[in-house]
Amino acid sequence: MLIKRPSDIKSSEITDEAIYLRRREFMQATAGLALMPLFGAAVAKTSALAELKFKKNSKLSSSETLTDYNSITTYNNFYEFGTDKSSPAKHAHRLTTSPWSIVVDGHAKKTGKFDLEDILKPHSLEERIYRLRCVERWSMVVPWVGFSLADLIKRFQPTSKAKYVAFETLHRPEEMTGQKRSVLEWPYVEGLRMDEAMNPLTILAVGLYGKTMPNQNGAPIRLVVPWKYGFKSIKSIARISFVEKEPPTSWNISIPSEYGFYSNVNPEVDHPRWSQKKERRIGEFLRRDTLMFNGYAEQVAHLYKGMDLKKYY
Ligand SMILES: Nc1nc2c(c(=O)[nH]1)N[C@H]1C(S)=C(S)[C@@H](COP(=O)(O)O)O[C@H]1N2
Ligand SMILES: [Mo]
Repeated sequence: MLIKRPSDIKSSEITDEAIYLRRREFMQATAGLALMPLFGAAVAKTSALAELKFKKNSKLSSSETLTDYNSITTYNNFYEFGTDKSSPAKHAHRLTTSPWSIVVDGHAKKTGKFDLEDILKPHSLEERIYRLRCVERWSMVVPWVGFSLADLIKRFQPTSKAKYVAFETLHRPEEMTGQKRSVLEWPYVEGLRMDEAMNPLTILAVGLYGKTMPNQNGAPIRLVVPWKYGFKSIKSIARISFVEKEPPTSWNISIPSEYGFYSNVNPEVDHPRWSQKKERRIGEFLRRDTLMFNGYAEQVAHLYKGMDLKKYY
């Protein structure tokens, strides 16, 4: 008998919670039997997630097979909840994501502290299927639900001094228990050059697979920059600042020789400790070639014209 492995079940089959749950049961039932996907049958502790209203943006979406929901929500990097991939799914439920506010400051006409609801109100949500390529050489295909960062930036009317946008994650060690250890400097910080932030591909995501963002994936709101290594896509954003100078970024502060400000996916520029030429798509066995700018060269290569990408890694 041919047993359908979880990783063979197409994402298009996952149409609603009922099917997802049945599939989860199937995964648990076959856990010892079938060749499990790399990340096993771990099931995330997620509270009831709300259905989101959104339109599909097929023009900006990848047509590749989606990574299954279970892998996306149980194999995470979110050091605020621990350094191994399974920790965020176990501990991120502690984070209070409502109420949530974001401080917007720096070189802009409109600044202040805003409730997340007020931040979200004017934006209609879109589903965008993007590849995410982690610097550690695994990749996923995720159906994000979010909106264009450019649309948000315009509302705050940055001045001509705003050359970069800096982002900061919440700092709340009582809930983000990983922040009690100094594995990174807290809060996690990231940044983009203004033209990168304004690129139509860059989004703020509030959900995935049609529902509110699971905490371990960066609830209630996180950045997604699909042509850059995963660590640029900062989670659980509590501050957005319009700044004149290149802002500090967590991984660059931590290990500057390995992680630069730009961190564009680039198979030609090796990480000092490993090649970036190949990647493993979660759920697949054979490795794939990593694509320049994670496959988004057509949309973003112009941003780096004339720049030495070995120097600006
Ligand atoms: N605040 C914060 N944001 C973060 C991280 C983190 O540790 N803290 N990890 C990054 C890394 S290394 C990756 S690969 C992606 C993973 O996103 P995902 O768990 O939704 O797949 O989140 C990024 N955003
Ligand atoms: Mo990553």
